[in-house]
Amino acid sequence: EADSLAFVPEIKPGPNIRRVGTTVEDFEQNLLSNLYFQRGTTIESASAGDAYHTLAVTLRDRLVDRYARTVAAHYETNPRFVYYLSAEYMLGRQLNQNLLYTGTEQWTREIAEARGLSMETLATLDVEPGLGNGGLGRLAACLLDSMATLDIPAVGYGIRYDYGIFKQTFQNGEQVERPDDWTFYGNPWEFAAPDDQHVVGFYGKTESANGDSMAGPRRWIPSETVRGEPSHMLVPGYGTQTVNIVRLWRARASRQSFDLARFGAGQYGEAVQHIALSESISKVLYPDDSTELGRELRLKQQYFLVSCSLRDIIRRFQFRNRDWDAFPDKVVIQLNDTHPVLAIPELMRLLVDEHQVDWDRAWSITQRTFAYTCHTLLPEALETWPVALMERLLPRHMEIIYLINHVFLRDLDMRHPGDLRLMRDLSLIQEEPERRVRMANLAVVGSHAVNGVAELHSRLLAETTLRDFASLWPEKFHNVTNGVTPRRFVRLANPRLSSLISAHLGGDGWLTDLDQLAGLEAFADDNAMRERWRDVKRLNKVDLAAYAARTTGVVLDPQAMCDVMIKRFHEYKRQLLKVLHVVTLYNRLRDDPAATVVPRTVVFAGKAAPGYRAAKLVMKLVNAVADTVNNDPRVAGALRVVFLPDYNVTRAELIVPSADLSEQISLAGKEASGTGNMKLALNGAVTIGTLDGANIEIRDRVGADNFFLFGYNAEQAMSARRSGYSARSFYDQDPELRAVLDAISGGVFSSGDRDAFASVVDSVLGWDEYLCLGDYRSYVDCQDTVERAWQDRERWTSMSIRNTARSGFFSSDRTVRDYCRGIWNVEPVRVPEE
Ligand code: C3B
Repeated sequence: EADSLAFVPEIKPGPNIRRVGTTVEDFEQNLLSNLYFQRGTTIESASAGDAYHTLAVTLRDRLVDRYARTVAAHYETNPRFVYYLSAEYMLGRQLNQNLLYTGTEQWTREIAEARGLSMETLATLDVEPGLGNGGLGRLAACLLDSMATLDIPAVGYGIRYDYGIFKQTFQNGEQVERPDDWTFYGNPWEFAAPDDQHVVGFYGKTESANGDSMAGPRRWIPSETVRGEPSHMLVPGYGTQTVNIVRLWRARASRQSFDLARFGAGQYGEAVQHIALSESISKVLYPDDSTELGRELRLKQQYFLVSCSLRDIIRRFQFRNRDWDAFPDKVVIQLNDTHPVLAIPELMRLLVDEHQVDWDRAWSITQRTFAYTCHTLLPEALETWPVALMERLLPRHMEIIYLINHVFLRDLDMRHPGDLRLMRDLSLIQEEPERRVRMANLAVVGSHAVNGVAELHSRLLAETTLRDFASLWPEKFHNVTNGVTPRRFVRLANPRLSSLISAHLGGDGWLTDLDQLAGLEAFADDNAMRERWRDVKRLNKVDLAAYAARTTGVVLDPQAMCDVMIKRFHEYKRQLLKVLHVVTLYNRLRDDPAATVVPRTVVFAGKAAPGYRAAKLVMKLVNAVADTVNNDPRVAGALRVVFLPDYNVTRAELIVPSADLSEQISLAGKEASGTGNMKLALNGAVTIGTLDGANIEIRDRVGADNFFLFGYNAEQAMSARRSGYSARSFYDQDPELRAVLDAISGGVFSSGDRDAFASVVDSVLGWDEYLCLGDYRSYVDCQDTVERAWQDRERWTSMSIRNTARSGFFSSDRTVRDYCRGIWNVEPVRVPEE
């Protein structure tokens, strides 16, 4: 039904596209007019909510103006577009970003304050869309920001979940998950586009359309359909006119779904049952992080995203183009991990079945169109789906996957005749213990480029996880090291540091050319600069302390070293190793209250997947240790531990600027890249870390003298495991470690309850999958080195300045340039001012 709707044409160039004025008077007029016409109220009776909403739409108007010019420029140029497909986006709050990007920060402040409204109040009304879990979702948002900033024509596609990542609270130290109804008061930043709906099918059967070959066109007759309704949010570039969009799909039942008769009969639940079922597809973000999850609804979500987005991409292509062979010249689709990989068979289906392109030509178009980013090394995180489920839910796609596999394995057999081991490992179908489709294999076979997200990760992918593919097609494999946007994570998160940097670099050019931070190097040993640098840190810590006191009641000392571990809870990230260190410090202080130690505040934040029991128990242990430590007068003044609940982008923006020490302590070979490590280094935190993910590249750049290294490297970790690693031997040989584990299992942090954390202790004393005990001594000794370094205040500050000065490489602008050159082959399109 929706397919018959005429699509609203793209905005085309025309006279007078500019519609907003350029003066503060214009701006104030726009605000008053929006308050009156959009909100239906007057300045005398406006609430804070009215003010927030009005400001938001007024900023949005300014971006629309740029967006219209962007679309017009794109229409004229007909460039190659980047389409970023991602199941997750963690966009962060929009208000302060859009104030900065439209250059209206100062005006707004003046206008608001003249009316007794604080900017801080307005900011708290701005709700963060938490449509992601962790690093992968935030990376997607950073790349969108950088693409717009670099004038790259791009659209991000995703799902508009009704409920984003759960809100985290604690009860008895345990994580409690509450729904995140993020649009409860509406979302002023988005535009609904109900005219651009697509119908998405599921289940049903296939039949021949002409002839009987699976490779020829076939007809899929789905037995269930839902509609995908898009809305988009604007993605402005910084310091440029380009405004791109992120288009998010929401599932809607068809119009006939409401059962009026049943409703009339008083069966209210049954009357809306069909609607509820259809709309469940975009109801909630799956809050699992990097472990595979075998749920039918999740697969439906993935196909829903892919199907709507591809139809939209084809529609956009057809505005200016006719010839299918030109498709890869106009379209590159970047697959953010395996979640959107069904796009590969879906494009084949659309080309072959709906647009009568023959199989070989369609396959060549498909391969040239797609590129795939892998974000993990953990084998359990590589998605596979049961063949039986796929056959039922997506029968035509399963036929297409079989055929892709058939051709692929035939070619493989020609290159490596009779190599059954290779065929079995590379096949798109896993046979044992159950037949499943391997999404990563499908992604590699169907793409022209595959990349990891840090040098080590890309190397290990090619040597281990995707080794046989890498020897088959070495030219397909790339590295693109992740990055973060300095606009959000330095300028917006840390205005004090930003002013200081701009004052020393003679302007804010560094915000779009982060290598300019190298200019700070000249001030690293300058006493006046170091003094001011410390002032910034201290004031940021005062802000953090105020927040911590307000939300948790824990009082922090802004003079203490601020030691932060902020990231998802996962065993491989080793929050447990950090706890072992905290308990070590606690034991030392209890044994000798007179010991001179460096006062430290340890800040934890992060969520765990709701079903991830081991991670949740570590989280409970963190809270238990925090409670005990903070209530023990013997250690007051020396050690504080705080767990800030509900970590999200907004909280990161608060914590990152106050960090002195950045904990990046995953077992080497497990963390694909990390991006928190980059945000922290850019804000002058010094890293204590393993040689894992992008830590290696951070250390290479900031210099070994300005980085605290410990632990196994990836090779040593693998060989320790192979040569009969014994966690128990570390316990037996190290009295300090023994005391730590004995304290935990002895009930010191659980009011004498010896069972509370027994399984944590048993699991590290037993198999210790992530070698926590093997790295313990090296870690604790390294922390002692950190304390000695901290005591030399001037030297520490120089280290901190050098971390910032040398981290320009970690801008997501550089990441996007790498994608543009190495993988996308796209050119910027400048959008004129008028
Ligand atoms: C993460 C990885 O765990 C990080 O190392 C990496 O920096 C980011 O992706 C971005 O590349 N990741 C995630 O957040 N979710 C997954 N499912 C897989 C990886």
